[in-house]
Amino acid sequence: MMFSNAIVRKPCRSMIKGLTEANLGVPDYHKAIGQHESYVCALRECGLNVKELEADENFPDSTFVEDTALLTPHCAIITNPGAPSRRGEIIGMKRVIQEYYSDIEEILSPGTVEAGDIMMVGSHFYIGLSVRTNLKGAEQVIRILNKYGMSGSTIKLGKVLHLKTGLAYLENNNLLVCGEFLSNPEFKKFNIIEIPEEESYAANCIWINDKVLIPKGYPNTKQKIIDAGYSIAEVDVSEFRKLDGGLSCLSLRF
Ligand code: CIR
Repeated sequence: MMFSNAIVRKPCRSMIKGLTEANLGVPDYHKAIGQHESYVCALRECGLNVKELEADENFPDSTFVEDTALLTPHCAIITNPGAPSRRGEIIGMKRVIQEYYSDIEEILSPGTVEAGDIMMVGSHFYIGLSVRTNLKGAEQVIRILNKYGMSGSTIKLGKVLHLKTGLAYLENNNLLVCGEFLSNPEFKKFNIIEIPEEESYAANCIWINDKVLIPKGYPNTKQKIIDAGYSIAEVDVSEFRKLDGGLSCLSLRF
């Protein structure tokens, strides 16, 4: 499959109040703006039409748009973020998604879902059960996927924030795997590319039309992805890392 579009949202000044457990200090807003611009350039170089939404100061974590929707080839699903401070992000996002999709579904309370917990592998979607995504939410996602001829299954998370904090599917059966997911039998059928613990942040990469975007500063992971036959682009996202956000979190790709 190929992606044609991406949606991103510029970081806001209030990002310094974003949710985090990273303990890496407060992000530098100006640096984050520069890094976000480079990220958008990288998406464009992969051939995507990128829609850049204006910053929204009301929601410190609103640059992490990935969590607000699951965009599939057959329908869009607006999530219901488990983090109370992020719930309101979906209102603006729904309006934007209506420009692209006619079939739009919604996750309803008490179900909660953040799409950083959802990994697409062809027409199957792995859904992480996390602090942010609960079973009721995951069941709603699976029901909707089934309605459109797709499928889903759940994976219990232990330590990581989102499923894709520790996993990235690079198509061609190749899966980047780190930490708690290495021993998970669900992923045995993939060609596992193991990410060492000291580079765990780099397990969150994104495949876009045969190119892989990787975070800057993780030489071991970079070499493994090159060895697997991909061309890569490195993007520095240090300021987003301080908010527990990775490359995938910064865009919706469809
Ligand atoms: C949060 O805790 O919600 C944000 N600071 C980071 C969200 C990262 N998103 C993702 O992994 N998909």
